[in-house]
Order: sequence, then C-alpha cells, then structure tokens
Amino acid sequence: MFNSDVYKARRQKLMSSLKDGLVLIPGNIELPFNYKSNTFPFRQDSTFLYYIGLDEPNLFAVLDCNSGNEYLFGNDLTMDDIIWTGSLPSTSEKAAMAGISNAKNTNELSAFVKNHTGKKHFIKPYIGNIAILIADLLGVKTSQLEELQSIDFIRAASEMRKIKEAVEIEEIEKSVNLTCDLHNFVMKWAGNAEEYYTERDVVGEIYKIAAGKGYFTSFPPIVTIHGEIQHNHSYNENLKKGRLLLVDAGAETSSHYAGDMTRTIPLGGKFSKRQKDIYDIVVKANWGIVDSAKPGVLWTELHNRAARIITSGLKDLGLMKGDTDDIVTCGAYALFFPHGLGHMIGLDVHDMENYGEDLIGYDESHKRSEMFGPNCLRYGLELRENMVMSDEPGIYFIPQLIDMWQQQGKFKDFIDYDRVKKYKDFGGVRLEDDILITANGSRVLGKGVAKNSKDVELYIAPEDDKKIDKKGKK
Ligand SMILES: [Mn+2]
Repeated sequence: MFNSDVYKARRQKLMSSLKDGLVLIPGNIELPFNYKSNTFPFRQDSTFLYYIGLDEPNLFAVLDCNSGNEYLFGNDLTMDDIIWTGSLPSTSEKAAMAGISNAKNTNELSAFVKNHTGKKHFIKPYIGNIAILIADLLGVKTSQLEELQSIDFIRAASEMRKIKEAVEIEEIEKSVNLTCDLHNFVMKWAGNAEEYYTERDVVGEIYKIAAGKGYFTSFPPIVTIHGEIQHNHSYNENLKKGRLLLVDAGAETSSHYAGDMTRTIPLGGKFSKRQKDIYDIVVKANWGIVDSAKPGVLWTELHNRAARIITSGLKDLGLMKGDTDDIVTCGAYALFFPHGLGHMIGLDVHDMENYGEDLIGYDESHKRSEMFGPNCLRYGLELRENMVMSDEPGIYFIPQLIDMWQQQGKFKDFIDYDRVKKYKDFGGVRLEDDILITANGSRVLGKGVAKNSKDVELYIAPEDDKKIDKKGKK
C-alpha cells in the first residue's frame, strides 16, 4: 500500500465533498467456491483499496463527514485463529497503517451505525453477503439498496478515481509492463506452437506469468481462434496454423492496478494476404486514437474516428461502399466493429464499473447512444489529463450477424454482402493498448509488444530483436 498520507488526503477530499453524514466503506470478505473454508483468492474491494489501502478481508471503514472522525472495524485474532494464521497485526495497527485513529471491534459496528441518526452514504454492494450486512445496518431490505445508494458518494469517488495520481500511474505502468511480459511470451510461444496445443495451453502460460510475477490476471483472459466471439472463455480449440489467435489478457500486480491488452497472433507466424489486409486496418485505427487522444476531446468522437478508419479500410477492400461519414452516422460499420472503443482502467480493469456505467461515463448533456455498436461504449465524456483509457478497436466477421443483417437488407447500400460472406470463416482482429492522457496528447503505457504486422512476424520468427519496433509506428 501507499504511505498513509495518500489515503488520509483522499478521505479528507471525499468528506469535504460530501459534507454531511456517515460514509460506509465495507471491505470485501473471502468467498467460498464449494465450501466455506475453500475460498477463491481474496480480492479487496477497489473503493476500499482506494480510500483505506488495507488488502485484507473482514474490515469495515466508517467516515463521519460532520466530525471528520474515521473508524476502522475489524476482529482481532484469538489463539484459535493464530494456530491457523500465525500472528497478524491488530485492528489498531492496521488502522494506523491507513492513517485512521479509531479502531473498533466488528461487534460494535451495528450499534455504532444504528445509533447515528443522520445520512448514510454507501454504494450498492455487488457481493450478496455485503448487501445483507449493509441492509441490516440500515434496517432496510436488500432490494432497496439500489434506490438508497448515495449518488453523491458515487459522483465524488468517480471524480477522484478517474484522474490518476502520480503514484497510481506508476503502479498502472508496472501492471501494464507485466501485461507486456505475458503478451510477449504468448505471442512467440503460440505463434510457433504445434497444432496439438490448445487455447487452454495459452491460458495456462498467461496465468503462470500473471500469478507468478504479480497478483493474478485482471480479468478472465480471452484466448480464441474465434476472435469474432467477444467473450469466448471455452479455450478448447487447437492452435491451428493459418488461423488468427486473439489474446485479450491483462495482469494485476499486488497493488491491484490493472493492465489490459489485446494482440492478434498469426498462428504459424505469417499473416495471409487476407488477414494482413484486415489486421493493418486495425493497426491504423489503434494508432489513430493514440495520435488524437488529448484533454478536452470527447471519447465518443474518438470512437467515431476509429469507426471512420475502419470504414475507409473496409471500403478499400470492397467490403463497404458509400460515404464514410454517412456510414459512421448511421452505424453500418458496427457489423464489423460492434463494441465500444475502450474504457477507463485503474484499480478495476473496467474502472469503477460497479458504480454504474451511466453514472461514471455519461451525464445530463452526454447521453449514451442507442445505436447498435456505440451503445456499448462505456465512456462518453471528455478526456482529461491523467486519465488512463484502453484503446481497443477491432474488426470481426460474425457469421450469424452477417446472415441476419443480409436477410433484413440492413444497410445494403453500404455493405457488399456478397463479398463479406466470403469472410465468414475469418474470425476477428482486435488490438488493445493502455494509454495515459497527458497534458497535450497521449502516451502508450508499458514497454511494448510488437503490433505492426511486419514486427509481429519478425518477432514470432527466430528474430533479430533489435529490428523489432515495439513502441513506434513504422
Ligand atoms: Mn479492455
């Protein structure tokens, strides 16, 4: 964790923005996967990590905005516990690490909260047991938590968390570097792998690096020769030479900041002409965003910029036709690019998604698009200095969607279905990097992974490493 001053300053800022009432910040608990003592790896709640920093289960923080007093509730270990866990810091020692001066036993929490008659700020929990706890503390039903949650707390916390502090950027860059390590390993390994290996073997290598050198992966990896299936977690296909393997994976270091990158690897080491044509359009779209991202620019505009680059590339190949601006306005490109350009990254790989995408990514004057494709965009506001975003355009050929749109005659003036149908066995390409918004532009975080088609082929082949451009654009 960072120095306690970091957390103290964040809590001060939160309390002065909320002004009134108690702020309830529950830490996470251990979750069983088949019986109580057999648990998933513990992952602390990100709001708790941000304001308190302590990375242990069964803690609960309360901030009193009126008095400025801060409390940490926890259970000190009994001898029965120590036999199993060894001795661990007491609750007051943990409180001191977070810069909190009042430590209390968990059995005092209920009376403490119930005796306070003022406003209570909390964010709707995503874990059932914590929802039950909060509902009990407030004397309400769990079904009421959504309407009772504090929008002020959500707005204040997301305003703080979306702009990364220097210490956070340093941690994110470490996570992105570990993410680069795993992609560099996987690109070479899978690019040269024999066909009896499967997607699952690649996943095993990803877990080995992410869990061995960091905390874990920041989300379940997507590793698939069917890149057109957006969240494919089956991992059963063989690594067939000539196919493209889409690998969307990220590492989380022990500070719990996330990295999130995607590379699309030609199995066997060489792109076919048809693959390279599509791949190079996605490279162009990916770099197009790096070049134009800067403070003040709307993320929706950058989504449209990626859509324009993809559209004009597909027009060059004869798969689309007509006016590029018309195509972007009506959303015909979403046949090939049916998701959003990218999302905020921080303590969560989709940062603060538990606060509600519309609450953190949109506001009164920026409403979410209702159009298929851009309606998936998780952020629709302006970029600001020191935000971290994923830049992840893609082109996919989804056979069922192509058939459906053709049958409906949808956008037939813009899409050449006879040609598109020949790509139904193609799969998909996505390229994703994590970018920091700087004062005047943006910077790709991390040490880099080959991206341009020539560099990818060079890297997979027994290479002269010095020739490969992992940061540049040529
Ligand atoms: Mn992503």
